[in-house]
Amino acid sequence: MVASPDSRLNRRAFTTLLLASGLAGCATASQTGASPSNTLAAAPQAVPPARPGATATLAAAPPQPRPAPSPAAPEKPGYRPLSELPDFDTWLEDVRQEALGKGFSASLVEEALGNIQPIQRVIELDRRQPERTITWEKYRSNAISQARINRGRAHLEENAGVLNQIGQRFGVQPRFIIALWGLETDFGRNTGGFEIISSLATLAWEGRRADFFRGELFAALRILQEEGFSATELTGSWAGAMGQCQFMPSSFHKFAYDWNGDGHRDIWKTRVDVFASIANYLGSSGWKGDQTWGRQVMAPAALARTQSGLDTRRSLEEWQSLGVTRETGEPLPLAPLSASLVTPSGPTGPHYLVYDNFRTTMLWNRSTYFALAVGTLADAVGSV
Ligand SMILES: [Ca+2]
Repeated sequence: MVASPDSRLNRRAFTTLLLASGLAGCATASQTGASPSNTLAAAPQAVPPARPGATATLAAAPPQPRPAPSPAAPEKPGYRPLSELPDFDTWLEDVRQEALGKGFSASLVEEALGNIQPIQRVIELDRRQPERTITWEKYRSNAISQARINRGRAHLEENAGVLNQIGQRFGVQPRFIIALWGLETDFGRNTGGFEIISSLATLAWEGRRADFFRGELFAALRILQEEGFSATELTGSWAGAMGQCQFMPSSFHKFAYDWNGDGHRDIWKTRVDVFASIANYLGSSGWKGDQTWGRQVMAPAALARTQSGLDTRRSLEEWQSLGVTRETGEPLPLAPLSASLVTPSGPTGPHYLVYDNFRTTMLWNRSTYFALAVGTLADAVGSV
């Protein structure tokens, strides 16, 4: 839902109230669209993640609703105390001047940045401590419910024609498009209700990664300029991930796709644009449309103890010679694939062999859990 005026505070009272409230949560925010982590690793990537949460690690929380943090919870280290932040109005004026200097029109700058205020809930979510590590089994059961599988199957069937066309165009099997759509926003049902311009401005003002979010803020202004959306139409998660596929603004510019040809890359309300944008991301990132992602297997615990991890790659034939079988105990398919053994719950299992497309999924979201969930949900949804 869109952050209501009530969730925004008078600027002058903002810091004082925030401190006095102990970072008490906004009662209205639904966080399914929020990224599971707001911490980007330092390693450079050839392909930008769809969102900051793309760098989540095994310890990251899953992309589903979570309870509000305790008001008493300590903040993550590395943040400037709110009382030491620059005055928001002064900071915003500097951003406006930079935007004008970059060539954005005065009317666009006024519309987008003329009257925004920091969002308390965004600061609270940004500064909360990471949650406890969740097990893969718990993550999987949350992310891949039978209801979600059923909805995915229905969407795959209902949109089969256009999904096949999009899949052919970008070299991505439709079941993976559906799985990413389902995991990111529950098939478009929960895209986050924050106004992106205000969220990004808040994070660029107060956050630990101010430069990154300032860049994303200007990328969002470019979306307004180039696509003709109004500032209030750009909605998404508290951390800036937008629309039904949760693209950050920089990813939008690289991968959003106007499939229906109406002149707008509409990842908010045009389903075929969402499908094509997801497929374009994967296809542009090295997806191999003639391969799958991997499979659950059985492996000796002793092998898993020493050979698991994405750094170790072997042919399926080699893995088989080391004692790895299909989940059923049958021999592995002897396709010419390079595979790694992934053990999200440790060496005793469950075990997965993952292929190149799994690595591509991790460019979208650098979380092993997420990538395993994409593959598992895709296989549960369909075989096409
Ligand atoms: Ca369109």
